Amino acid sequence: MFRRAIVRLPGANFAQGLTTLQLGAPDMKLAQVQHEAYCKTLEQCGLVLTRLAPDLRHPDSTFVEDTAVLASRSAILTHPGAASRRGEVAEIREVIQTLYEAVHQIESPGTLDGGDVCEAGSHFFIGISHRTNQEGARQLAHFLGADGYTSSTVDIRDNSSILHLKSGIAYLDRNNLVVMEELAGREEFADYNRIAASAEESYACNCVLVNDRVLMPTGFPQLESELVRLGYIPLTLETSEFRKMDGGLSCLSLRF
Ligand code: CIR
Repeated sequence: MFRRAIVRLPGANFAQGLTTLQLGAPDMKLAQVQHEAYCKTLEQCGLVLTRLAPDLRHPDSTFVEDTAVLASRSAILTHPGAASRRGEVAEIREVIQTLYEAVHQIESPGTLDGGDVCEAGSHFFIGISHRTNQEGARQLAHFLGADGYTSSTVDIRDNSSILHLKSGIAYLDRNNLVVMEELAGREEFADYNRIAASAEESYACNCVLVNDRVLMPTGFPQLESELVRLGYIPLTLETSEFRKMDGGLSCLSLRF
């Protein structure tokens, strides 16, 4: 069960953040509306939110998930792969230190983005991407191991359509793993019940189980009905403005 989440409101310069997509500039007003709806939905799922003020020095800072990995007994602050995002970590440290006694830090030359870290019960998949390197994954595996978790890496550097591992997979529960078609045949996931999303529904792989609901983006009917068939209750949310900046639902919060 998640009880709490940390979110950061998008700032007025959100459109100046990083993106690999050519979907046009995000509409700030709409981004704020979508963010508020996201926060309300987390609250409906029973979470108490810590809402951080916009951080105008870091246009990507609404994607808080990339700055920390929250395990049961410890928190690991990341060292983001993109230089423009590294300053976000000092900001989140202040909040995390009030919540966790054991706080670790990924150090250079290791790089790690939280979006590359997928918790699947007592196991963590760590994506090796253009943001997260082997050394960052090694340091994270060490901290997670001390906390009683196993972990393994998944190299996604050749999967050009995804920024992070969790852009392409989401672990739900009961061994169910939502996975984009391109990654569905990977041996790393062979032991899971794979719920493969078709190529046109790939973006919806970034969904999140929050207590008894699955938050997913609107507009992906095949995956939505498959989740219903499996007994889940999907809640759909508009994410168009975050998608323009390479973001999805999971990146907008740190849940614990
Ligand atoms: C970035 O490129 O870092 C941001 N514009 C998007 C980060 C999305 N985060 C995530 O998928 N965990």
